[in-house]
Amino acid sequence: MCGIIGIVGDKPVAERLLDGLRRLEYRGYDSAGLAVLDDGKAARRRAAGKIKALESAFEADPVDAHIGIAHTRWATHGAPNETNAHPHRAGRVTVIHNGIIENFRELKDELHAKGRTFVTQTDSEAVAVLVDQAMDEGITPREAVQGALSRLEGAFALVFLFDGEDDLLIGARRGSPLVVGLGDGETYLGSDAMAVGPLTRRVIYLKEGDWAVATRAGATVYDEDNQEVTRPVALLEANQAVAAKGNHRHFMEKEIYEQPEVVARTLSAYVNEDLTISLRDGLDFSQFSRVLITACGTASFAGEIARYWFEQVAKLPVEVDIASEFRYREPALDTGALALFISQSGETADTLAALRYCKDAGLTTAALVNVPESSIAREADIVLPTLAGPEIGVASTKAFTCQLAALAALAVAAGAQRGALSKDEATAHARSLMHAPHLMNKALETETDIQAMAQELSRARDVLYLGRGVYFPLALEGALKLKEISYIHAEGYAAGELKHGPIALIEDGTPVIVIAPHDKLFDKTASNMQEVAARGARLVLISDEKGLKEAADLEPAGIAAPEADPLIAPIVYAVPVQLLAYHVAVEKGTDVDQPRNLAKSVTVE
Ligand code: HGA
Repeated sequence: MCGIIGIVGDKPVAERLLDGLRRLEYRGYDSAGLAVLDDGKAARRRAAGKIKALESAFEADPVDAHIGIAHTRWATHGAPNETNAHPHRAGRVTVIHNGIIENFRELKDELHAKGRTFVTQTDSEAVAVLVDQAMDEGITPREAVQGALSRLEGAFALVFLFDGEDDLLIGARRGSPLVVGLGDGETYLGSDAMAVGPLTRRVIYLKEGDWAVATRAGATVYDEDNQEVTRPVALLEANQAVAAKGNHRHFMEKEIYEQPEVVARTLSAYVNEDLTISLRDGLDFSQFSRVLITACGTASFAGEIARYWFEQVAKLPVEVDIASEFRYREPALDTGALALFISQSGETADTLAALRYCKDAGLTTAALVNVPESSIAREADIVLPTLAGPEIGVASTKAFTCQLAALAALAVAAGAQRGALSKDEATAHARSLMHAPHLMNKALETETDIQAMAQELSRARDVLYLGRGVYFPLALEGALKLKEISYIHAEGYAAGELKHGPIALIEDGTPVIVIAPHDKLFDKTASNMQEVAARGARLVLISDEKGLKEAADLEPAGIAAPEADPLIAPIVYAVPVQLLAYHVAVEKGTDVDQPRNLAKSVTVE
């Protein structure tokens, strides 16, 4: 969601701030803005829409300095227009904010009573006014921020710039991440490592409740009790610093193609050379009566697929929950359960809240995350990595298949630990897991056929996705992917559920995408294909050669995925499912990497 970058340095910052915002575009946003100190006074340039609009505003009225802050906004409070775009300014204080200030109405009322006025509909403006009001009462910027932080409820990452202070930025975080970058005679603040990556490789990941005073000489960090603390300085990997599309048209396409490599990398974190599986932090599934998986969006579908694996391979009961429901449902929890949270960014607000709920209830918590320094990783008892690398396309692809690969490895390890699998069976499963990247490579070869059918599909108003077993959650993921990037209405259903309602949607030519390898459930799904074909559906069948041959009489548009062992087949089949959504979106000409209204990591609830 919102992106943040701030620079206090010894060289002009405006171009570098704009560059930083471009790197943060992937997070999703609907307006952007920057402020620099011009003759000791903050000068702002802001625009609704894409960064290009901000660039135009900036070019029409250029301004520069050695200190400044910039922001991409994904609106939560107030329309995404120029007035509501950050930075917000009150008196001498200029601020950018990621998150939601939950008590903003109360703060505004209080500040109104003191004669202060507001010009935006945002919650964030209250922070600027609160700090400026405190400074009016005769205290320093640092004291004013410290006091204001104790008044704020909700989630935030904040960066403040002050009129007349050309060697001072103050950053603070609670609930939303913020990093400090340490440069040579310069210091940076950013919402993630991507923001500061090309400027420096030395970063401090601020901890929950920390705030930091940044000057050209470096940063002083304070914890939530306002005690000065020393936080470790991490060295960014070179590939964390830059993200480029290479020869691909979109990051999404590049990330789909990276999957064989990153899935192999992720598997290597779990599967040893002798095909045994090692789990981190002493994770032992024989100690747990069940697994509670909690996640949002695509990650929750990875969890749904894993449910089949854990139950079938490890005979371990699993419940899967959507984090936003789980956290407020007051679920009755069994302390013998392992609570497993899945999140690409590790910052998903609802998933983090669900983790805290489980921790408070005394459960052991594990986090499957792509960002090891993230809040969810830091707060969980056990951290299980996916090694997908930075995912820039808003619609998740490689993070999803890496989650699946890791979850499959966990299920096999659980099967071995719980005695549900013999040593030989566990080894055979591990061997087929290691074969998944090769088959994913083969699955990429479906692209030409998929491209050929994309034009027709792009004209559809509604699309149904059907699957049974693990292919049911994969159908849900396929429908989500299509909705996200092509804006075509799509629904995923369990094929057996069709007759209980959704079959009423079928009209002449309605595309029905069936995901069904030739496995033990194929015949059942084939009957469902007959049912929709008889009602005029346009069938697209993603299957292997055998499945396509058997369904030939229905004349589906066929997508031939490679034959795969049932354990890994959903990982392999994810590839054509993603390619289909991708090519339909390209055909429609939508903004594939940054679809409207969507944000990459959902850091607000
Ligand atoms: N609440 C602020 C910031 C929104 C945000 O963090 N989005 O990710 C606003 O609406 O401007």
